[in-house]
Amino acid sequence: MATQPEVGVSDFVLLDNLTADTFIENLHLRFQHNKIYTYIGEVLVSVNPYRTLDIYGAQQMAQYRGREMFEVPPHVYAVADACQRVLRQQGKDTCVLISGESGSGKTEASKFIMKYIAANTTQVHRDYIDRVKNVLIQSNSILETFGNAKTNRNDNSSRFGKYMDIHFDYKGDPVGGHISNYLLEKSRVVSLQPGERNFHSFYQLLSTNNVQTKKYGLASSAVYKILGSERATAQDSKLFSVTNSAFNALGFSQTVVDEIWSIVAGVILLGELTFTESQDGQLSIGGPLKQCVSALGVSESGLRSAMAGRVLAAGGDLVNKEHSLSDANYTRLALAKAAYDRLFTWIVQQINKAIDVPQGTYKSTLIGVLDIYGFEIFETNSFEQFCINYCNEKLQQLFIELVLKQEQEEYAREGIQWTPVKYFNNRVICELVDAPHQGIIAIMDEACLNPTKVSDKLLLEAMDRRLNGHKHYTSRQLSPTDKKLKHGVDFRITHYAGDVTYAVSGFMDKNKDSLWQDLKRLLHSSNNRSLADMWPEGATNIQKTSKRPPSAATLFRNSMAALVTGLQSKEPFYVRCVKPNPLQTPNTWDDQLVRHQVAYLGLVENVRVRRAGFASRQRYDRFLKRYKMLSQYTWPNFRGHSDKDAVMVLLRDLHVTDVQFGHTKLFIRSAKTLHSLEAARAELIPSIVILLQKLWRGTV
Ligand code: AD9
Ligand code: MG
Repeated sequence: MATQPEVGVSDFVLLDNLTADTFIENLHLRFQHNKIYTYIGEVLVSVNPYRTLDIYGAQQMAQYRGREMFEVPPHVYAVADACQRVLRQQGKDTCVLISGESGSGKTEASKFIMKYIAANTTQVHRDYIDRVKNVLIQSNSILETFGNAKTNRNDNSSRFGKYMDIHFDYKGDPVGGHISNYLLEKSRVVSLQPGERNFHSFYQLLSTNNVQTKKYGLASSAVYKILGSERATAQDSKLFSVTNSAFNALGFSQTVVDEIWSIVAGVILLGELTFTESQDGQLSIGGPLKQCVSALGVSESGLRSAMAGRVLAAGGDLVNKEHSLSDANYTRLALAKAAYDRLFTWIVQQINKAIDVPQGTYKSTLIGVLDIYGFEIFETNSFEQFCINYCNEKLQQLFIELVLKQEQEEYAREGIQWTPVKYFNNRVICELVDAPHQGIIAIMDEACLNPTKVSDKLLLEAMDRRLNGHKHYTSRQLSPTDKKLKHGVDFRITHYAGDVTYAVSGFMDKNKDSLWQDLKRLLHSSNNRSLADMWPEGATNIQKTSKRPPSAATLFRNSMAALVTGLQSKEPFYVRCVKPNPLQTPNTWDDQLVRHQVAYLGLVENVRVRRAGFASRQRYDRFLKRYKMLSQYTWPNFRGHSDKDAVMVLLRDLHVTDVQFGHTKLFIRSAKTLHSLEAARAELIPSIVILLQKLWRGTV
């Protein structure tokens, strides 16, 4: 395998003259030859081929088993194998951080990693391991059904963040796992961009035959508002079966599965309800009310009164506040979003119950796989993009810290001298968002806690006052001549990946994320046992629930902090995904689009950091195996003491001097040296192959 003709360079550290242009040229050249993977040291850069490549089969898996990354062509399997090797040989937890923009191939990469890990197990306890592997893989189908949707950027876009820990026993076999989900884009339930679809689950449910859908109060031929302009397809129908068999494989009972689909139907039907107001201000509800209450398992009077008004606790008294027409509509949509969002999280919890390793059963090690939404810059960016982009800042920060930390630790361990490289540290942007008292989240929370209603516009004014002069923040008010800030309600953050203008409208509401207590009680009262179970707080007495729950942004910040702490304790591997074109088609290369991603993923900087230290580091035994043919003193065998001695003799013979000898590894400073070693090796291989063939035939 290693002797296949190389296209461009398979590791960017080998590039002769490193610029953004040469980087992209190499990436493009390889892409044209279906070489979608290239390394930067141990970081894997992956370009979405938008076509099925024959590189993921059992045969390819076998080729990567137990091999060092540089010995075989770059592949996502090599990353998975390296993870598993660190885990098995050093007993260390590892993680794979997959980043890149929407449609760049993160979720596919995470699936290939899981597939490789699941296949690479020992033979003992096969049945049990097979069950765990099956469960881990099947859980993806369910998550995608409920958490993915077709967007303008990706037909199967993950609209939530996912972090999955896979637990291994002492032999290195998977014994269970745990999934954490982050911030589902629940606004999608009630509003869609033109050309986009709602979550796949809605279409899947409606793709079944009428007998099935009727059970949930739906008609498969009917047109429901929640679906936007799209309809269920034959593919949805196929996937509906896949989802149901995945539920089955994970041990969900048929009753629970029915209850889940019933909630989905209830959300669809909530989308159909309408309100009218009579002259005397009485609200009446139109649309499929009966089917809706039946799907949700709640009483008709309960739903009616939850829509018509809400009960407030004011100074120890309970006051009934009647809803206006717009309040009622707002409540209806809030209910639909909250019910779906909670359903998603609950499903994840149930999956976790099926795959959790019972505490104390094993002293297990972990491989974590993080597949999280990429950086988003849309025409209009809202609270969701604000959270998603903050998440990417945090991960970039982690990347910077870990890459530096890892390099430094390795040099210290090996007794090597080096000078640190300087590059942009995005900590300042993370702090702009999350600093206590000073950051945007703190300012938003303060505004949300204000007893008088603070509008989005007032929030923006508060941000302008407090953040005036910050290098990464501006707004229309602070930069009146800036043409990109079109509206008075725009503010802009200069992210590490570029400028993003956010429209502040909706921020207050989405951050408060409050749901009237009446709605929680209503859902808790459902005779759909699963739905009632999802809303335990609906059981609390209204007068005891005056304490405001943490805001959406604060919850998100806390979950990011916990995620980062968990990742910091693991040995990280990185997959940086690149999207070649916005059309989702093979063979098309959009230079501008790629250039932008290469810039914001900091890939060229990454190569620089890698090279500023040492372009390459390799264990002596591996280095010797690969290059010993280049010297008469080491070929076919060296008669000295150690591999380190042999490498010293070999390099002296070749007049290679820009290296340092660590305790267990050789550090090569310049990429050129590695390049010429590789070239010399490639030149010798054909004659060596002939020589070996002759030896085998006994003709020498
Ligand atoms: V998003 O942020 O969730 O919107 P991802 O996850 O980065 O996005 P995804 O993995 O879903 O992108 O890839 C998008 C599509 O590209 C997939 O549905 C496949 O059709 C296609 N794809 C991605 N990677 C590969 C691959 N290695 N081989 C073939 C691929 N097709
Ligand atoms: Mg995805």
